[in-house]
Amino acid sequence: MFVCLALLTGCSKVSELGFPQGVTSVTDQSLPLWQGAWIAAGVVGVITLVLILWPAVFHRPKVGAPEFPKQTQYNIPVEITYTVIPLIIVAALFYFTVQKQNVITAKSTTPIHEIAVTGFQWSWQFAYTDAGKEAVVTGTPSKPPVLVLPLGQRVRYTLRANDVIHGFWIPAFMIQMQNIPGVTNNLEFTANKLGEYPGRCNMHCGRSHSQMRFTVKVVTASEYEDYIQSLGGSAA
Ligand SMILES: [Cu+2]
Repeated sequence: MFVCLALLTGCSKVSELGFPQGVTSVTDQSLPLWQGAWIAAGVVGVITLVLILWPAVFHRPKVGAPEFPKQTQYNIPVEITYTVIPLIIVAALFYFTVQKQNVITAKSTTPIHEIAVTGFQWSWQFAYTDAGKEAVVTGTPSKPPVLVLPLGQRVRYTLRANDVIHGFWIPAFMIQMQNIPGVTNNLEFTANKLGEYPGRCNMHCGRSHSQMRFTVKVVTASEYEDYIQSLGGSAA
């Protein structure tokens, strides 16, 4: 029984291909896309490997054969085939990506919380805008800020930048969106697993770009309320 469980856990880890399941509403969409892309890459890789090895093994020059085998050039059917096949692969990847992207970037009419995320050289400011003016956390390069999120509750993020373009990126959540000066970007998702996750800026934004780190901390709804109150705001 234990061996079976261990094997199953191992298998689910392998099938996740580096990203655990059920972390956010974004990973629910992105993970199947990630897995599908790896399966497609595996199939293409195996076919390519066979096409490389087949002539190397079965079409070696025979003893006494001329130095060069017959050279084939301008074979129109072959050229059309190897142009059309990659186009089909790219079109399929594009189709599934757009499909998932539309779901991920869809906005609900009633997000539960709103957090304004401002990127600046070189840290982040998180303003819990639905909790009052006081509830603002500003980081510094030497003291990266913490973004506290309520478990299982949908949050709308408003992304802005004060100076140059930054990238709000939480690798474990499989999500990133840019903070662009003069542009307001919106993003919504629900964090579904308690824990701490590293966040980073993924746009090279200047000398101390590498210092633009933050931590995402997913807590229970009551812990979230306590946190907002500790900042001087009131949880919605
Ligand atoms: Cu940055």
